[in-house]
This record gives sequence, structure tokens and C-alpha cells, in this order.
Amino acid sequence: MALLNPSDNLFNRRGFLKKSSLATLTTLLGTDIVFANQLPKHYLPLAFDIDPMATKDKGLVVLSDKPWNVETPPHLLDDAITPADKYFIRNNGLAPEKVDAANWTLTIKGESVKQVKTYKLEDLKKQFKHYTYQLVLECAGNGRAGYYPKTSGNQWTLGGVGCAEWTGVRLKDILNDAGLKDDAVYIGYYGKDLHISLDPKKEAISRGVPMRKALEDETLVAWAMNGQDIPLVNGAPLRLVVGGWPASTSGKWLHTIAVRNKVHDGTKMTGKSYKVPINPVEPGVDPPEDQFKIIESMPIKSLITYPQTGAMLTKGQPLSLRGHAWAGDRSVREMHLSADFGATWQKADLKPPKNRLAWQHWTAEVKLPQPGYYEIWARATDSEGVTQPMVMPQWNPEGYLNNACHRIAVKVG
Ligand SMILES: Nc1nc2c(c(=O)[nH]1)N[C@H]1C(S)=C(S)[C@@H](COP(=O)(O)O)O[C@H]1N2
Ligand SMILES: [Mo]
Repeated sequence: MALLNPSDNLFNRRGFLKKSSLATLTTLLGTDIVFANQLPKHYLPLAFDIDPMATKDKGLVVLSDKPWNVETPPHLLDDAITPADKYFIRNNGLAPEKVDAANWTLTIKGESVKQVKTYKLEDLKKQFKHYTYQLVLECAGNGRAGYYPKTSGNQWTLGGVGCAEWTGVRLKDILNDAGLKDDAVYIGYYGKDLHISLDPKKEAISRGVPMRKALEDETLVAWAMNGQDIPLVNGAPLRLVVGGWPASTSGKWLHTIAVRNKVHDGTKMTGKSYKVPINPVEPGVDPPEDQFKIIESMPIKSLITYPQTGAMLTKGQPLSLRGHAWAGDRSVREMHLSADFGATWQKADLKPPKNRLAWQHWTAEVKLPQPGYYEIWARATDSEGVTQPMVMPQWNPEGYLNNACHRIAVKVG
């Protein structure tokens, strides 16, 4: 079915569907909305909400559809580079249904920019050098389902992560073109999605990063994912890609970047969003706001992407495993596997990353001594010697940063 763009001005000032919107909806539906006069304020009929699953692999798991939050089971992350149809979705609001790439612009503004500048997408492509990097984006809430006591929010298990190949221009080249004042410390993004309330004055999300991360070589303003247009639901036609940091800093449907003289204070930068307690707390304890810090680089983590949990082996058959490991701003130094609940560990063969902030591939062959049930535990160690915890890591009230070891169950028949 043809869909409407919820960011089009569908509602009148009182928040009810305009007569003209109703006429459009009726035409699109090919029939009357019988009780249209009973539609609640700011209510978009379900038939016009966007279904991004049409373009996604059927094996992806929908955690919520208002807004859309969809994760990728580990065995579907087996590709070296995550294909678009297997790439997770994390929306805080309603994605624009249609975007006009031909007339898309990016504006650089804010109190700490020398000159407010607006670039057409086509001009960004012409004016600045293009770069392609493999970059890991992981939702800070990935793994939340593993925390006890339970914390509120989407119950991500393992699949709020992907590593695609992104093409675009460097944010630093654009910022240098506009010019930074001496007091520039942070950037904040604005995207064209709509707040879940459909209130056009509210932002679904508007986060950012400090200047040192914004100015890194790998921080991109990207229009392509794996050599193709970015899928609409993943931020087409233009998004920020900030590898290694909470993926919430990688603004989708990007139309504006503000250069700030203080920590950006957009939606979900304040309160306790994307923050953890400065000092570790006992599970269940929720300290006051001023005792939280913003999450920056993501922690060391890894996945077993082959085989799938539940694999059956024949007696004497060695178990071949593979997967990926990543470590935020750091690199992965070592990868280990255990088949005996952590009593002994064997080293996996670990490849270097294609570029900084890309995930690294590992392979291993494990011998299982006799028929029976086994668990394979996978544990990565970063360049500073920090390893993944085998059990639940430091609990925090918002349920972020769960980087516990991934494990799979296998049986030898
Ligand atoms: N404009 C906009 N950008 C956004 C979001 C959003 O809801 N709106 N979600 C953020 C969060 S929390 C994550 S984890 C990533 C998810 O990117 P993906 O949907 O392409 O996987 O986008 C980030 N950028
Ligand atoms: Mo996220």
C-alpha cells in the first residue's frame, strides 16, 4: 500500500487530521474511514504507519513496532559485512516515509560555527572527498534483556549491532569548511523523523558527540551503505556514522548539525538517557541524575555467528566456529573460546580489522571429547587487556552496555 509521510503536515493546529489529509488517506485506502470523526487527536490510522519489515530478512526479530525496534539474531550476522536486509532498526520516533534526496540539504549552524552553511546533498558529494569505512554501530541498550533486576526499555538480546561499509564525506571536512570557533566543544544532530506524539515541535532524538570524536577521520556523513543507497528506515538519504560509540550518536535522516559551545542538550542527551552511574551501584539502585555520565566508547564484545545455538554434531566431528569481535574506539587483541564452562580457554584465529572501528573476524576449531551437551563460550580481549565478563556486567538503571560473553549450546550425538 502507498504510504504517507507522517512528517507531512497531516494534522491541524488542534491535533486532528485535516480535511485534506483525510481526503488523501481515503484515496490511498480506496474506501472511506467510516468513523473518521472519532479518530483520536494526533492519531495516524495504522494502515499508514510505515512497515520497514517489508525490506528486511524474515528472521529479524521485532521488539516493538511503535516505534520500530528490530534486532538481528546472531546467526544472521554471519556475513563479513552486515547486509542492509539484516541490519537492525532502532527508531525513537516515526521514520519519514518518503525522502527527497534530490532536494535534501544539510545545514551547519550553532553558536560555535563561524558561518551558518547549507549544503545540498549533491554539493556535499561534489565538494568533499569521499571515504568508505567499515564501522560498527551498536545500540547502547543492546543486551538489556540480560540484566537483572529488569530495566525498562526495549529488551534487546544480542542483535542491536551491525557492521556495514559506509560511504560519505568526513564530518571534519564539512565542519572545517563552515569554520569552528575556539569555544566549539560538541556537535548535535537533527533528523527528519517525527516525535512519537506526532508533535512537530518535539524531536524524536537529537544527540551528539564531543569535538574530538566529531573530528575523527572515520566520523562520516554518509549516503551509502554497502555501496547502495541507505535503506529508508536506516536513515536515507543522509546519516551520521560514528563508529564505536553508542549508535544513538549516529543521527539518521540528517538535516542539521549544530556546533555547540557546551555539551549538546538535545532530546535524549539530558536526564539519564544514554548515561550510566559514575560510580558502580548495587543492582536495583537508581542514583540521582547528577551522578550519571554520558556513555562514550562502547565496551569489548563478540558474537558467535556460526553455528547457531542448538547445532548437532556427530561423534568425533570437530566443531568449526566463527564470529566477530569489536571494542568501541579500541581494537580487539585476542579471542578465546571455552567448551567447559570457562575452566579452560583456547585461542581463536583473529583477523585484524579492515580499518579502525571495523569489527574483526575470528574462526576456531574446538574438539569435543565425547557425546553429550556442551556450551561454547566466546570471550574477546581489547587492546588494553580488558575482557568481556562471563556473567552479568555492572548493572545500571537504564540497562546499557551489557557485554557479557555470548554462548551457544551444541550437542554431540
Ligand atoms: N534521527 C534519528 N536518528 C537515530 C535514531 C532515531 O530514532 N532517529 N535512533 C538512534 C539509535 S538509538 C540507534 S541505536 C541507531 C540505530 O540505527 P539503525 O536503525 O540504522 O540500526 O540510530 C540512531 N539515530
Ligand atoms: Mo540505540
